[in-house]
Amino acid sequence: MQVENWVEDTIAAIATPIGEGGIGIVRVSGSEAISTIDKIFRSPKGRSLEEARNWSLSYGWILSDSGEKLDEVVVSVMRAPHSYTREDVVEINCHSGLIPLQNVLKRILGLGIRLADPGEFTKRAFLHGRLDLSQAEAVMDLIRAKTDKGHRLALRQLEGDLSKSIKEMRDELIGLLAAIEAGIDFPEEVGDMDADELISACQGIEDRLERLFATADSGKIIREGVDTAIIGRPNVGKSSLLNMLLRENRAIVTEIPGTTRDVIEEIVNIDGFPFVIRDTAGIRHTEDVIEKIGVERAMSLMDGADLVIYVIDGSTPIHGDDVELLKQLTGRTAVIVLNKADLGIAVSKEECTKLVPDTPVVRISATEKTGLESLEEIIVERVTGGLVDLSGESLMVTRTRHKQALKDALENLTAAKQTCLNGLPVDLVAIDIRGAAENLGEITGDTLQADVIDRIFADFCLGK
Ligand SMILES: Nc1nc2c(ncn2[C@@H]2O[C@H](COP(=O)(O)OP(=O)(O)OP(=O)(O)O)[C@@H](O)[C@H]2O)c(=O)[nH]1
Ligand SMILES: [Mg+2]
Repeated sequence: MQVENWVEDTIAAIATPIGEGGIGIVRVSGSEAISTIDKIFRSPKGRSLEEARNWSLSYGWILSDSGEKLDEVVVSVMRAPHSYTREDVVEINCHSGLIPLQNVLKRILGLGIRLADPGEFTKRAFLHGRLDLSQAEAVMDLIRAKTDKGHRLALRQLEGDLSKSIKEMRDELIGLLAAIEAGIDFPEEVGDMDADELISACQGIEDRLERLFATADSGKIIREGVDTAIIGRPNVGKSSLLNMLLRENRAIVTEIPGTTRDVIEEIVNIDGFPFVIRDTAGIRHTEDVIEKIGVERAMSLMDGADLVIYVIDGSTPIHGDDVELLKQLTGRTAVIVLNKADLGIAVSKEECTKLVPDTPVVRISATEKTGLESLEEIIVERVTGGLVDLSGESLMVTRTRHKQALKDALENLTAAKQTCLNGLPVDLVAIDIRGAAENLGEITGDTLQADVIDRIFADFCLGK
């Protein structure tokens, strides 16, 4: 997908978050970047940016069209191809505040430079071949990483670990295709490829793909977090539990049942894994319209969650509603929490296990903060049990898009082997192998449609 002689207009955007801060950066990229900024930049000694050394900093001022000083700045000049986008790039370090940054940006846009689309700088880096698509995606994952594990995984993807492995397998497939086609084109000289040889070559790649595919669920957890819903009857201590996991008083806790009405969402880092935890309204039959909506939301959150933490007040005998709701946990990834242990024990773990077998039960006291460690341990074990190496050290796929491409490639390889086994002509095998190679190319962006690529970059933030 690299484009030769790819000429584009010059773009600009504020590359740092808007707000008060030390430095805010306006980034400009394209063939007109240096000459345009040179028109509005004045250094104390009147030095031109066109003469500035590559990768150097110049101190001075950005001037308005009437020559007024807009901001005091330090400007860096990075000439093509040694820049983020591989185009000429100028970065203007301004005072970070809404007005200086916007004034400088407006001044630049007034000179015929276009405002960049979200992700357009990285898209140019991709189109110029500096990054492949999975590396460009890693840029976004780096920015959005919620834990160290996620950050490490994104860094490795940015370095090209995933791309390298995908490219190796794709090259092997293309090699196979070439051999098949040579046999078709020159039957006398080359001859058809041996079916057994073809099958074993496909099998070898299939095995590697399978191993990578098996990491997708773990990778997704590390990148996106575990969708967790805290569910239970009113007043059992759901919000208290959220606060305990967060180690701060985020959710309102009162002795009045029905306190939480809207869903509260927070990210908690437990043992390096991000959990997106939602505290919900207590579930009960109610005539209160607002509370009813809250209860409905809680029920639907339970359906969409990767993990349900079901909280029961363990200090009073189990309620009929709990018996009903507990049964709904069957088949889900869940943990049952018996809260208020400090007030006494009226519900046994066995009672719960009888209702939902295979679901761990933990006793805690949210007010006394006891049982937190074993709860966290069980939560992590429940979510990661059965998954492959989650240390973030081994190669992993983290995006649904990549997972789908691997799945498609695997299907094509299985079909290729079957075609061989059925003794069908090798040109039919070639169709499946070509399909698999294309599927793998989608991950690196070698074989993707332009509109799909546009959609991927549209998810980026402005200025990146
Ligand atoms: N003694 C004791 N009280 C607790 C414990 N956990 C929560 N409580 C109390 O129980 C009451 C309800 O707690 P919340 O955390 O608001 O309960 P909730 O499940 O979020 O309630 P709703 O939002 O109304 O559904 C408050 O008065 C808490 O202080 C506990 O472990 N021990
Ligand atoms: Mg609550």
